[in-house]
Amino acid sequence: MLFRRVALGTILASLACGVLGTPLTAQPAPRETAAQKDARMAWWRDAQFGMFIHWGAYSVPGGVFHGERVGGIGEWIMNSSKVPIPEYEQFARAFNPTKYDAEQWVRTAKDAGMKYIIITSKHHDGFALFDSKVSKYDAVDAAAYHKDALKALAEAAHRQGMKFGVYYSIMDWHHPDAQAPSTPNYNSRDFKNPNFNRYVETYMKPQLKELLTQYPAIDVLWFDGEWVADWSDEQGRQLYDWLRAIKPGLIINNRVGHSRAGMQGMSKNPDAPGDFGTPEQEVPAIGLPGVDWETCMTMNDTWGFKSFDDGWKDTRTLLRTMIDAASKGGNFLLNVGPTPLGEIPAESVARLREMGKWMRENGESIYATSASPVAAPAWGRYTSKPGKVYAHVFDWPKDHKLALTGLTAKPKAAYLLADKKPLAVEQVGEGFVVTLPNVAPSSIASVVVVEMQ
Ligand code: FHN
Repeated sequence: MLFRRVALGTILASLACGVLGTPLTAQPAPRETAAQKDARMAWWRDAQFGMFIHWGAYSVPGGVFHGERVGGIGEWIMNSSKVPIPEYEQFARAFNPTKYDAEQWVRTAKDAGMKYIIITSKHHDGFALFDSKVSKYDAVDAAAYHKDALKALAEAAHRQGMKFGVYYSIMDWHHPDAQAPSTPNYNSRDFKNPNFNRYVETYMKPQLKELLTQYPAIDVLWFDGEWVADWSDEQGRQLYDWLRAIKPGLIINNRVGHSRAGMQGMSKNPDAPGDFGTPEQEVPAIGLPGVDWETCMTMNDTWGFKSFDDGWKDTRTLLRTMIDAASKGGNFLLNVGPTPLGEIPAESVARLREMGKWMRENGESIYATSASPVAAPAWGRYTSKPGKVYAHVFDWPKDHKLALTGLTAKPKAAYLLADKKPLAVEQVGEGFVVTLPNVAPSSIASVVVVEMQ
């Protein structure tokens, strides 16, 4: 149990926090006007498409424990195999990504058309990818790597003009004050750790402050693991205000609170803290006007690297899911699970490259668009901008006649985004029909731009 020694700083901070359990309450963040919130969220809303990165000590076993393949998502191997902490710490010690090229990762995301990156600074296993002064359980002090893996990526993202954020797990299976008494059944929704507040005040908040003050490029905080019984919406609200007081322009997801309605991802409680909802592995059935949300999704069946997981989704599925999310006013955060050596799996790179090709030709129909003004047509999806509707045609009509289902206003003009050639639009009954060329520009989604009066 090498790394569980609590740093001296931590004891001092706990004394500073006065009676254990009474958190240092932050001054509530100044209530911002709707216009101020719009300004703060603008880049995020326009970005639409980001890269999620799950990487850490769990990447080392890659889903295999004692020679056995372990089911379930790779980053949960500590819980799935009930790995005793001293044994799991060996994975942290072995973390040494000699092939890690942060600039290359950012280029891969950029070439895919992604506008922001969110990486796991600390997942449920408690291992930090950054150099934390309140913990020895990180990539600098605990791992053979002995370098700050997060700093390299933050700086590369900054250099390449890519927005950057970090994932941080409130649940911590390694810290004695956060662990569930049911350890090694690490994941508990029922039990409470009597010292959880000390973990919050002397470990979690100091780490979050480190991230926001030592890594200037952090624009988003993506919380997770908020379902532990020790956490509440009230604590989430206080943490939200405390973080925004440190970094007013910060964007924070709704998992800072405690009332997320499962994988559907929205908060049950209307005044729950957080700036955007987080559906996971799914896209809401319909748009949610006025609500910011972001679907996160894996490319295969795991977030963290698994050496044998070949459940890869094809590029068509990934692109159409992104378009579906955009058509309902949501962002799409697509995950990669790098190897322990620090390489993004080839299957992920190939799909990202193909997505990038489509985004270079059709990005206008995604970035800075809003939800479709009408229900999804049978043949595809709509996204919109002032004066324009983008028809994303998944199924090219055999008769080359595209009925602009739901659009009642007479279009001014229509053309394919791929070649800008004008297309004939005629009124048929109440609706309008565009005559398409014989061949679809894309087998995944061909975009027809409809200019409205
Ligand atoms: O338990 C985590 C899981 O490991 C992964 O990080 C996903 C990503 O959104 N979130 C949790 C499951 O809801």
